[in-house]
Amino acid sequence: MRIVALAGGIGGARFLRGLKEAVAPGDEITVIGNTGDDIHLYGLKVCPDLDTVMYTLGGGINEDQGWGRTDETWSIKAEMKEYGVGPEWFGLGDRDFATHLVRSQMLSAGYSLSQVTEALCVRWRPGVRLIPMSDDRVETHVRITDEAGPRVVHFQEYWVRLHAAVDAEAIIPVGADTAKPAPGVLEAIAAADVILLPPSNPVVSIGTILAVPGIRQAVSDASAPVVGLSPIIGGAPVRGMADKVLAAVGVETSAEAVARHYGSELLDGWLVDDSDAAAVAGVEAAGIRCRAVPLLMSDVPATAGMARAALALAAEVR
Ligand code: GDP
Ligand code: FO1
Ligand code: CA
Repeated sequence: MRIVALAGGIGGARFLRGLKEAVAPGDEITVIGNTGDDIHLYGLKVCPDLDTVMYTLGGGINEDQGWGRTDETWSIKAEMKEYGVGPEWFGLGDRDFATHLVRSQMLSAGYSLSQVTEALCVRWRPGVRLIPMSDDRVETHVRITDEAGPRVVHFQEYWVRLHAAVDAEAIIPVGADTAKPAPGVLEAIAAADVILLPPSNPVVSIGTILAVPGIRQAVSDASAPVVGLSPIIGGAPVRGMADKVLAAVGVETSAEAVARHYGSELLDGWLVDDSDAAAVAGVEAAGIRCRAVPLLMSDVPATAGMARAALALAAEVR
């Protein structure tokens, strides 16, 4: 079976770890990763969501944080601080820096981001084929209004420095409108037997991937069933600040509203948490098959159970 998943960072990566446990030997998983969170710092290209997937599946992630490397040290950050060079609010550790150095060196030599990602995965062996959504630069920006007045900040500044404490007025995936899907993305979607939307952020992770021209259409047109898992449980994100970015696109923070936001043109099936069983009827009324199952990724076996439920729902709607 060929499984394609669109993935953000922590939510996507943790789901994929369960999915790997749930599939049969010989099944192939292709992951289309969000690159809208990417940031250029010190002349280096940092790809948080790709790295989170790569480190999580490859055993190098800092489990408590959910991002960055295990057993990290911070000498470079301390040295930068001595030079007075920021941003101080963004934590790049020494081990993580090596990834950004290799990536940036290869990009300067003329390799594409998808080629570089493949090369980095030779070390990490994530057990999936990881492809960035696009080789072209896409950068999510967020419009806010604070003491400084109306302005636009990089998504990382909104998320990490401002902790999404001010309202997001608009989410702008800069460059998405002219970006091309990376080689293999549309082909993988067209050839898939199942397409999964993990419980990733519907706006700044999956929404950004779908904003690359051609990808949303390819997913809608695919012969494979498309099944998603709600990142919202009991009217709140399980982790992070998805409510802030959902509000920016006019979507209520609920499992049903997120399903309706994706819509029946895209989704064939949707899983909500057991505690949101009351939402099932509303999702089905929108033309999307819906089931309530436990959706907390408390450990890998529980997450594998979620993946099995998603694959079972896909088989049902096929
Ligand atoms: P990010 O790029 O690191 O923000 O990660 P993703 O976009 O892939 O996933 C973020 C989403 O994962 C958040 O909106 C969370 O609500 C969701 N999430 C995190 N842990 C869980 C969980 O255990 N269960 C469910 N259903 N969603 C989760
Ligand atoms: N998240 C933080 O909350 N603080 C950080 O300093 C931080 C640094 C960082 C460095 C590399 C990387 O790959 C991820 C990093 N993250 C950090 C996570 C990241 O900002 C976000 O969680 C995602 O981009 C949201 O999807
Ligand atoms: Ca992300």
